[in-house]
Amino acid sequence: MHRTFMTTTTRHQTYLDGYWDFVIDPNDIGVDESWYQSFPEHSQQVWVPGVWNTVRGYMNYEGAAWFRTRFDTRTCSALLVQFSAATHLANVWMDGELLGEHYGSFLPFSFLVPQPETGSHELVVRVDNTHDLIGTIPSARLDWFKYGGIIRPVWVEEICGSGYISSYKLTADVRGGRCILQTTIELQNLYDKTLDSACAVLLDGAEIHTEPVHLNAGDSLALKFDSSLANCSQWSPDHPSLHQVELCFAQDNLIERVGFRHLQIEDGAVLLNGQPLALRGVHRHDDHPEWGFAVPAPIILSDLDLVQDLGLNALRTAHYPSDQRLLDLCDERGIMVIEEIPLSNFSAEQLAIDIITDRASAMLWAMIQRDVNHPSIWAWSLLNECDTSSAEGYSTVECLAATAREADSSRPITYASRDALQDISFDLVDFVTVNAFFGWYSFDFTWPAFLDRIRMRIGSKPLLVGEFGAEGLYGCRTLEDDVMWSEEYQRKVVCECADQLMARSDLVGFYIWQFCDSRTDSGINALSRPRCYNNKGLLDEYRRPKLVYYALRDLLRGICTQQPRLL
Ligand code: ADA
Repeated sequence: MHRTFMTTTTRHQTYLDGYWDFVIDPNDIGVDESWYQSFPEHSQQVWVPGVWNTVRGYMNYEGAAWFRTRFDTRTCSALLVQFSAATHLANVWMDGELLGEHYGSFLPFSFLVPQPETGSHELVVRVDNTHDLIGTIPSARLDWFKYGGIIRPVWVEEICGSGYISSYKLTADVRGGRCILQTTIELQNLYDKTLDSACAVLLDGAEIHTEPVHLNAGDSLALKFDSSLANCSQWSPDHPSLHQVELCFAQDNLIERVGFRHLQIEDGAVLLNGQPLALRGVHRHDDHPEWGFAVPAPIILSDLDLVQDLGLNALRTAHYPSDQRLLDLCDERGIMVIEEIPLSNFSAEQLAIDIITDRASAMLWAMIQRDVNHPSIWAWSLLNECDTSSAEGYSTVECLAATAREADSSRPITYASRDALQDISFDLVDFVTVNAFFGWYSFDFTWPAFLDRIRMRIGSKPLLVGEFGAEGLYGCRTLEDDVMWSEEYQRKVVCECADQLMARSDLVGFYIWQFCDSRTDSGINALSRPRCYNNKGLLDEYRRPKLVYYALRDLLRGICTQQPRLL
């Protein structure tokens, strides 16, 4: 399953999780040699969803690789071949015919095959995870690992009627005490004759909207309407009440969940249902030593158990759109999420390249289309730690802010700044997010003074601390707490910073860097990243808690640990 709930009762879904044939293509000859028609015999098997960089022989492989599987279909009017994500360029063939191409590591894509033959089919996918410094997002300069593979579920859906729902967007809001559901839905006639049917929307099983639809042969239609609802429970972190929405058209249906809540900015605060947010959050990479980006559903679940055990109430999906099942679970648990696209650490020169802005804008649009329905997402982040002190950075933020606002006007937007005292782009976003690593990259604990200086620059704009933390190597224990890389030192830094930040009343909250240790490249960062890991996790990569875990948990829960004051 690609979500935590059933997404249709009319389409027959076949998930293609399993062993696929796999072969790397370091010289990129596969297309010329038509591997999509005759797959190489010297292939081996790998598990999909997965990454090849956890398979012996391919730990550091970057380039093209090919995957093949087979599946059966029954008689149907159309087939949708659905991918949740592949890193980062994918070319897809079915039965030797090209279905299409998709660029972008962490977002879904699909292909419609009208009236497929009944019986067995072959699916071949070429995935290329080559990163560079001029055109790819993410770029080659990264503090996370460039895993390659088909990283999230793949499935096929048989559509059996004469029309289908090709896309939808649901915005659930609360206005004037009433819950408002705004539906945008696109309908498609699959046949070469006129289609007369109805489009209906059901909320928790009760019809809230219906209208007749007339489509000429092969035509499509977009509808947009608001439904105003009385007596609906609202969504909040304490009461994460979700409602099921069923969209129906011409024997096709799709199921989604929404939560009604209202976000607004007032007097320097971000208000959710009229209450100021006080976020205590953490970043989490989709990463595991055995699975890379393809973290399996049970581990996603237990990660969130740990986040909540810590007493945290918020998550930042560093630095890319996360697995949708994680977002579903956050909706269910009331964990407040900030989501961003993988435009991280780009210099002014890189931001000036047209393809970067075009690709970033397309990714932002696609991320919002995918995730706009999640009540747990309270803000969109346009980028992370790019050079937003430059004119090029300013133009990029301007362009991305326009894209985000057009895609969704119901949530505030921000970006994470690494250089808040020089940044020139804050006026373009709704609230300011600053990252700083006092106690790690600089050795003075000056959060209060630093925040005061930022406050002078941004006036009453809401302010969020986007990142802070320190490295602690799991098992590296010392007698004193001033030895860098030790668990004791990490505990001291993280707890002292959290303490200072919790004492501020003018913050939307903070996100600690990071939930667990995550793999990094053996290239650029290797010398500052022992084991080729970013070791700032509160837990190590196998989710074993470090000393900081327990101390932070006590701090967040207001438990006095009898420890001497650390600083
Ligand atoms: C930055 C960046 C993170 C991570 C962190 C660190 O803030 O956004 O991805 O690299 O620094 O550990 O230095």
